[in-house]
Amino acid sequence: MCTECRKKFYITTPIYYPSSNLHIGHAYCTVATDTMARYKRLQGYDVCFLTGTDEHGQKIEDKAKEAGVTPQQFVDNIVLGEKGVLDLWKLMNISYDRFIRTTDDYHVEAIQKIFKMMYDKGDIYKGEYAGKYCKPCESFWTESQLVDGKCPDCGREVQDAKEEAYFFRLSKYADRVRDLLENTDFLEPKSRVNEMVNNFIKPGLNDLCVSRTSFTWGVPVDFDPGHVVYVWIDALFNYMTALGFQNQAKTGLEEFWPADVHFVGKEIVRFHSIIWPAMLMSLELPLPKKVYGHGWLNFNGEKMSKSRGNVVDPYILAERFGVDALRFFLLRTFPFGADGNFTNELLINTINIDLANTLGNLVSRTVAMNQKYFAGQLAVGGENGALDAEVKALAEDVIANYEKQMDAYQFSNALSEVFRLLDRANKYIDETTPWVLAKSEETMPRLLTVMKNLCECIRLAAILLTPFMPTSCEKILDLLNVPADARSFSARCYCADENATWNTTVGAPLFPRIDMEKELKELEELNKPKSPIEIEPYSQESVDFDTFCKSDFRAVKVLDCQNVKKSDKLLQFTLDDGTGTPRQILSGIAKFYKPEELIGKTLVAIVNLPPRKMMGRESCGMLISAIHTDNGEEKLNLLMIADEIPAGAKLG
Ligand code: ME8
Repeated sequence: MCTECRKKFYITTPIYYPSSNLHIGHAYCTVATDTMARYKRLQGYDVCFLTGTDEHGQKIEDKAKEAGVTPQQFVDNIVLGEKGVLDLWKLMNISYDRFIRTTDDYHVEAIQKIFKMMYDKGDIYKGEYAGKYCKPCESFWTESQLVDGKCPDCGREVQDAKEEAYFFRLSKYADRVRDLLENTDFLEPKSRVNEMVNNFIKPGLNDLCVSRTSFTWGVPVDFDPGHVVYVWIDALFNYMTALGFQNQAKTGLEEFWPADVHFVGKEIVRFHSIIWPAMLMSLELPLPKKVYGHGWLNFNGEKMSKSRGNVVDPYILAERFGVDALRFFLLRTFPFGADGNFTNELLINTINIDLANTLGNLVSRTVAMNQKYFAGQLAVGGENGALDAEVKALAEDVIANYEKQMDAYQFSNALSEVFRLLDRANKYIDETTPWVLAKSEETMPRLLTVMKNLCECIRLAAILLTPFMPTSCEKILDLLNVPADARSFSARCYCADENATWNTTVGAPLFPRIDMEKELKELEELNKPKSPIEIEPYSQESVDFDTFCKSDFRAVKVLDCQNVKKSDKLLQFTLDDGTGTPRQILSGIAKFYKPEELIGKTLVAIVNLPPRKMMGRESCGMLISAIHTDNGEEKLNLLMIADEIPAGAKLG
């Protein structure tokens, strides 16, 4: 079907603040969104999956200052740098279609136009703001909204703040927003509706302060210099600017807006279900069809977050358990709308029980038996038995329920359905006892059908699990040599009849069992606070000044540097020491540097030591380096000085 005729599905994650290391809690929402996007693609939808980064605001400005870089350099590094946002999404196999950065020019220009449109409409007006400001959340609060005098979102201290500011007439839209929340399915799960109405709408919606003058890192209000647009206005409209709203750089607004669903964490439901629809109402734009507020991944009962120092590193987990196992765990274990407590035991248990025992074993037993009894080739023929119809009926029921649950964003329930099928298939092996059927020629046709039914159950389960574990499911379907057209979602009907044929291959175990005790110990070791940096003990012996002054320290430039043959320690340096005659120094630092990375560097050498022979070569002096021990590991840094210091310059 051509793309234009296909049904559209637009799904988004929140855009992430690039101010902190991303952790498994961030990956949670993105993995859920990715799984839904993949599911919809399998169903034949033309999907647009948007994610991105929310890069403006005082917090970023402050952090950049602390780091001694510009805000743009700061965000670039976190978004594009090593183990940055893009790296993490690559690691987690996130199949986003678009990635927006709120510092992108097209977005900035669009936000300026949007702000002006609401101003021209009279929904944004100028006033003065006096209130309480929570810096980490970038939120203003009234006294009555504070909880125990602290920010109601994050529980941190707030500060007094007063400034001339623009306001959005949120109060004007209170009734319409309340109606939207109470009388439609706009916000889910339903429990979040009560929270919003009781905590925010019933006490009375105040107009919202939507500009700041106390910092500059934001979208400037172009008709009033000094003001920058409130970061949440800038952020929320990303969902539309990424499709070309108020800009020429992007397209897709007509096809994809209104969004089918915004997945967001529960603490930002307020912004998405009250402020966002109110602004869209102001601009008379269609509202997104749904906001789904998921729960938090907690660690020891507290929200995992950088500031609380309890983050779990997705890189470590993915490396040890595999990305698919991690993706699966996140959605299998915690119901999407509720909070979940992350523990390593839970992760390992889920992998062992569901993936190694149930799924992995079913696949390996089935392909091994196919190999043993039929050399991997299941030909036309067979003989139906009493249990087959029951297995088939269950498979069909599972498929229907799975879709119902996926369409309601109930990932863990959808997975329970798939595991109902896998458990049934494992039980079917125990009931049909293929090893007994294999003993007699007469029961071989029955064995053929049993094996076909097992292959079919695995094929169906692998299709249904593909959105969750794309790489592993492809491997499973490869082991069964399932042709491309039988891997698609439209091929999800049960078909293990007489005419079916299979050709299966034995492969390495997909999900090896994890030794819980050993693994927990190793993880604990990895997470142990690092032992402090050790420095060499200070010398108790003093040196008299004149003796010290005899040491001749000079700046030297590395002309050449090579490994010394048969030595894994020594590097041989040819140095320009300013005399015109190259100086040779040998240094036992090969473990710490590659020769090529030192060529051209300006180093410090003591040059009046008597020459020494090392591995038969003469060394005329010593290079100065700094040595310490970090977490039991010896570290060495050659002293490097500014390149404008000429070769031979005396140091003293
Ligand atoms: O809120 N468990 O960005 P953010 C589950 N820029 N979800 C978690 C989590 C955890 N432990 N920690 C964070 C912002 N999240 C804004 C969004 S959208 C227009 C602007 C989720 O980086 C959190 O709930 O602080 C939120 O949905 C998302 O990560 C981004 O959080």
